[in-house]
Amino acid sequence: MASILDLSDTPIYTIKSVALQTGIRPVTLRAWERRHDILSPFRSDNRYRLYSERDIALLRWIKNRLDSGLAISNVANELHSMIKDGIWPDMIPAAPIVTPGKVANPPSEYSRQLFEALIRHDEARSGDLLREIHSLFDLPTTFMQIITPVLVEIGEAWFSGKIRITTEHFVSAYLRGKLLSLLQAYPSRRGAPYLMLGCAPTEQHEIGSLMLSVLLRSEGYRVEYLGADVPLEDLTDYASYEHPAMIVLAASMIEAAIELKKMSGFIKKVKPLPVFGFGGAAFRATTALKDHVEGVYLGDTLIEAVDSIHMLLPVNSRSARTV
Ligand code: B12
Repeated sequence: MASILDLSDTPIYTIKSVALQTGIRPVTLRAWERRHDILSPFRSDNRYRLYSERDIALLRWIKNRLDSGLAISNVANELHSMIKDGIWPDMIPAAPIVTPGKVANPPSEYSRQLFEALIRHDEARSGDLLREIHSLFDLPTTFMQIITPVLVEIGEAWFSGKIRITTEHFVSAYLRGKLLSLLQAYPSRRGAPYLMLGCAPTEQHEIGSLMLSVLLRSEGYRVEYLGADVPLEDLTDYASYEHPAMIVLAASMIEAAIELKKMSGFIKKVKPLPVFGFGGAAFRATTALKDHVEGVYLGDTLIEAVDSIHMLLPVNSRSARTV
């Protein structure tokens, strides 16, 4: 049998493509990477994971070991010691490819179709598209490559007068509703790090922090989503009873980002002191604003925010319990 080392290590495959080729779900791939140090995929400029032919072959080998009854921790140890000794596993032939009934379009095509359906106020078509998208793509791809571009396009169409304000309100209300249902579909876990997420005072743009809440719940965190325009004094008073490990607030508008300067005065009254994280479009547009807010800037994108939160508050799924 040929060795896995003979295969190309050029990073070209997205996590979704790897999932389709190996049958291992994206969430599992990310968990193995974090917990068992299995593969360190290359990160593209926009921080997406990219895998090589060799990575895919290694994953097939791992899956084969798991199918034979071994635990993932044992397989990871076995692989690490083999590679340390310069021994690469043999290639496992790929399972026969099941040809799907329909060839999937790239995320950009779904984004375009969803935009078209939404500006026609066509709920039935939008719902069908979202169901299809959910079955084909993982949450980060859906949020970053499909829903966010739809919203950016809506903003541009509204700004240039191509769509009416009513249509923009319809689209954001529709997507907000779908995201809230998705959030509620994930279990809230006791025993997992507890986060409160919402928007800075005066901030009405809540879809970014809602998507971040869904991503964090899907990764096993206990997340309470507080919505738009959260008053800091009341929030920190509530937090002093509930003891979250972290409070995360987002700001898209500069005025809202400036409001976050006041957070340092309020949060110090909360015992034990939670971590305060912040982010959002205002800090991307005016980077100097970050220096005026006392707390942890979580990154420019939702994926960076999830990664930062993992570093600050590692989640141990085994200690987490569904409520
Ligand atoms: C929907 C929408 C609204 C809705 C919001 C409804 C709701 N429930 O959320 C409503 C109607 C309320 C609204 C109001 C306004 N809006 Co508006 N709105 C939008 C629109 C179309 C989509 C916003 C959105 O959800 N984007 C999707 C998110 C995911 O994108 P994002 O914020 O860029 O997210 C990225 C990062 O910021 C980061 N991120 C996001 N959230 C978080 C959170 C954390 C913690 C971290 C770390 C990272 C992070 O991750 C993403 C990338 O991965 C945008 C267009 C656009 N370009 O976004 C305009 C837009 C933001 N709005 C705009 C304006 C001008 C307004 C109003 C002033 C209009 C008015 N005259 O009343 C008000 C202001 C209200 C307020 N004070 O907050 C402008 C802002 C321009 C600017 N920066 O000054 C935009 C860009 C439209 C435009 N093209 O001009 N809006």
